[in-house]
This record gives sequence, C-alpha cells and structure tokens, in this order.
Amino acid sequence: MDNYKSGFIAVMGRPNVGKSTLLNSLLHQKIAAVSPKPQTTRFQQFGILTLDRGQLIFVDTAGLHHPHHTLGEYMNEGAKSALKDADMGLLIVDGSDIPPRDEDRLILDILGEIEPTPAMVIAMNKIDKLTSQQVKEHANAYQGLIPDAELIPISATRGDHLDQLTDTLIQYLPEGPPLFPEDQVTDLFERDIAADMIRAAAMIHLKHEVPHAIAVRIDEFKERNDHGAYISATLFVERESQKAIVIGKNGSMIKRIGITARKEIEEMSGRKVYLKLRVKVRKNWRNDENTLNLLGFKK
Ligand SMILES: Nc1nc2c(ncn2[C@@H]2O[C@H](COP(=O)(O)OP(=O)(O)OP(=O)(O)O)[C@@H](O)[C@H]2O)c(=O)[nH]1
Ligand SMILES: [Mg+2]
Repeated sequence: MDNYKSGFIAVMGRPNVGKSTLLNSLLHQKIAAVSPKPQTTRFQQFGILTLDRGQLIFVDTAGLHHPHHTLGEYMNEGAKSALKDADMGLLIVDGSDIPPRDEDRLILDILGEIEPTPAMVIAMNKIDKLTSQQVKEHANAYQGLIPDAELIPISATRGDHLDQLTDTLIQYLPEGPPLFPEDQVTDLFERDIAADMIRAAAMIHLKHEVPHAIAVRIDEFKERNDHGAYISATLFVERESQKAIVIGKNGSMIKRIGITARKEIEEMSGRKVYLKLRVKVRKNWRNDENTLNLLGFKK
C-alpha cells in the first residue's frame, strides 16, 4: 500500500449542474437522487470510489444558490462545511450553459472564507451538448472563475474524460490508507436514499415551486423476505393547495410519483419494493426550525 492516497473531495456547484449524476457515473451505481430540476440534493452524501491507487470519497452537496428560505440557508451552509472538512474541492459547472452565472460565483465567497484555501479542480460538465469549438470557448470562460484550478471538460452521462478526472483528483489527495471498506459505496442508509428518490420523483412530475415545498419522511422500512421491502413514507407540503396538487385528480399524481420512485428504489436496492405514500400539510415548514431539525436539517 505504498503511496496509497485517500481523502475527501467536496463536490460543489450551483443546482442542476450534474453533481449527483457524476457520483452515480463514477460509481457505476445509482446511489444519488437526480432530477431535471434544481435543488434535488438537500443533504450531503458520500460516494466512495475505491481504486487500486487510492480511495476517493466524493461528498455530494446541495447546489449553491441564493436562498429564499431557512432551508436554503441550511443547504448552502451544509455545502460550505463539506468543503471546509474536505481535503479538496471539485467545482462542477454546466458547460452547456452560457458561462458563468451569478450562482457559479457563490463558490468564490466560500473559498474566501476558508483558511487555508483548499485545492480546487473544475469539471465542466455536459460537454455532450457542445461542439468542440464551444468546449474551448466555454472552458476559457469558466477557467476565469478560479484561474489556478485545473479544468477538465467532462460528460457525466456519456462518461467523457472521467478517468482523466479521477487521475487528476487523486494527485491532490494526501497519502493514507483507505478510510472505508472497499465494497462500501456510500455512507447513507437505503432508507435515506429512498426518501431522496421519492422527493426526486415528485420533482420530475410536479411543476414549478410545488416540488421544492416537499419534504419526505420514511415512516416504515420493513423487509418482507422474498417479497422485497415494504416502505411507507409521508410527503410533507406547506399548504392545503399543494396537498391537492401532489395527490392529483383521483390520486393520479401521487400514483405517478409512486411508480417512478418505486422503480428508482428497486434499481438502487436491487430488490422488489412495495411503496405506500401519503401527503400531509405542515405549514411553512421550510422556515420552521423545529420541523427542519425533525427532518434532519441542522445548522
Ligand atoms: N446532457 C447532459 N445532462 C446531464 C449531464 N449530467 C447531468 N445531466 C442532467 O442534469 C440534470 C441535473 O442533474 P443532477 O445530477 O440532479 O444535478 P445536481 O448538480 O446534483 O443538482 P442539485 O442536486 O439540484 O444541486 C439531470 O437532468 C441530469 O440528467 C451530462 O453530462 N450531460
Ligand atoms: Mg444533486
């Protein structure tokens, strides 16, 4: 194990750039909830990649954004403390977007507050949507965010340059033995991942602001031997009107959310799942510290 490297890499960036997708791609396994809408990830989650040269522990974080709720503040704080605690940072940017946006610059405020400044690598994601000329132009523009950081153009969905990315990251990690067993891919329990996947399914099917007003609590997670797992969960919303939308006409919406979530959870856990969902109103929970704490958010 001479020269073996291991350490934590905080995966930072604004919402929807593909941080969680990258984790899933690197691990060849669906461990993190992904959706086409911003602010899918709320809690930090480790994605543990064990190679023969080193162990890279990716810390997926909530996307950095301008918060409108106490919840948003907690999410940004969580991302910041992940970078503080990590050995280095990986900034993901969306190469298919016109670079860089205001929210991409939030990382600079955070870097300004951490002493000593952590080593950073930039991954410019979604290059599958770009021509090679655009890759060059956008890379130049994003490089300006952190001039000292190495920038690697990648596609998390198509798999472009992911080996180059891990090779680069490993160089910055300290020498040391693996910190997790080699067959462990994440630190979260299945029930936490399942909760995230239910919320991501709601984000896929619901429009606009409603999905962001949802929190999911797993009430029961029971093994049924050969029959797989039985999961019952509550979706909390902030208002009666949102409850009606989430349930849908004759329960059609909650049914669709359930079908998508069940498929994702089955894929993640490799067994059959019976999923029961219900919806409850908890007024203005995103600004209510007690409920936030109850749901596992801590400042
Ligand atoms: N075309 C393309 N789409 C991608 C790529 N990577 C991610 N996406 C898509 O981008 C969307 C957002 O992906 P996520 O992984 O949820 O993004 P995130 O950065 O974790 O977002 P938050 O958790 O909200 O901060 C999803 O629809 C992904 O399928 C990529 O390499 N190419
Ligand atoms: Mg995410």
